[in-house]
Amino acid sequence: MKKIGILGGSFDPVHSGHVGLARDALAQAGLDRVLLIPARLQPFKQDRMPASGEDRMEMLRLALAGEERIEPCSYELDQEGVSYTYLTLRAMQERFGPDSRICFITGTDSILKLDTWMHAEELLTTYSFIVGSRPGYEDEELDRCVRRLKETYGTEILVIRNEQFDISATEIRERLASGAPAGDLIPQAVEDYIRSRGLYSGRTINDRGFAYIKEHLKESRLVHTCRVADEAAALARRFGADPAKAVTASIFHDMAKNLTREEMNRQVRTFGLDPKYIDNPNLAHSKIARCLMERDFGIGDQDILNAVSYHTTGRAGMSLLEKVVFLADGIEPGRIYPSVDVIRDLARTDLDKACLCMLERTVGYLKKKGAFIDTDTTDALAYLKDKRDPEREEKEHA
Ligand code: DGI
Ligand code: FE
Ligand code: FE
Repeated sequence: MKKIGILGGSFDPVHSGHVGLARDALAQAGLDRVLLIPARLQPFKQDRMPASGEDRMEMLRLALAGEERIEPCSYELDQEGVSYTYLTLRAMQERFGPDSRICFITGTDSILKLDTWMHAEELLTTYSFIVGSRPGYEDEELDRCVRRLKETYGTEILVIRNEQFDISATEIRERLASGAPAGDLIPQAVEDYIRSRGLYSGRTINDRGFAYIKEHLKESRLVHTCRVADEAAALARRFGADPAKAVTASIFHDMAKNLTREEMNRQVRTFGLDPKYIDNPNLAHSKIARCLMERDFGIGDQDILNAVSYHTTGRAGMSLLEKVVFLADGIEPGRIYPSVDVIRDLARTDLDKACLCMLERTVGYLKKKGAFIDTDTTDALAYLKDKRDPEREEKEHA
């Protein structure tokens, strides 16, 4: 019977820990081959753009060039959509045939959580497991887990000693971004490839957002955006929100503002947004911005995304960050309208009151114009009004 080791991961980038674990598994578990299978990553779940599948495969090829019986496999990248381990292992069993034993190689953290994976029971009853564990790390917990899985499912689990598996890819990316050499954390050929391709070059999400709006916005809109960012950072510090998130949300908030009406309508359809945003650029630009941030910038932080998505209307239950961006947009120093100074005054001490005042003004203005008022706008107004009453009572009774 052939024994095939499967090591999955994002490999973004592959590092010495992965290679070391593959080698250790090959030797200590008597495997015939080990396949490293990079996952298709979901950029919207990350706060940065992952390297492309091709780049991650190429890095694996370079890292494994000198290895015998250890090779990359693009199976998951070749599938449509995101893969699940149980489907990948089924496919590998199929590929290598019933005479092969599929051994899933994993770290301590993953095996401890394996119960929660899709089709965990199938995984645990069908395949063998090889756990690379760093001595001293969660030893007892791992022991207990292995015994329990063996008793419950009859799973064959081999624990092997491996020092390096938990090298942090984040740390590697940060080192590379700062220009520092990665040392022996990644193979030299991989490091050379990363540099030649400009991967992990450390352009922050703000830099990338800024480059985008510089290209896509009129100058006056760009200036407005920068003022919103400054104002939002100040409000965030004042009211205890995260200034860095406030700045990121501000940079992106009007990124779709200068699209033509036709382009906006097309984007509303492309992203499957509510048809009420058709022919309503004032409302559509915020919703489109959120979608672009997720799809094209890999921004997954829901608070940042919501701050952008609701910067025009607000909404019931809006978060601290959402209020900060909403208010900053309305009171940045370039804004001129009758009640703006009243709102700026309120913004010095009372975030909710300032937001409420701004909403009241907007609704009044929209009503006068006879414009369509989004339910999010009226809900936000009602929410902030309601919220004020008990607060006032509390203060009066104090
Ligand atoms: O993008 P900005 O110009 O910086 O400002 P914004 O996104 O806050 O607002 C854009 C416009 O949208 C502004 O004139 C007010 C308007 N607006 C706010 N709430 C609603 C709305 N327009 C409609 N039709 N319905 C709303 O509920
Ligand atoms: Fe806007
Ligand atoms: Fe704006």
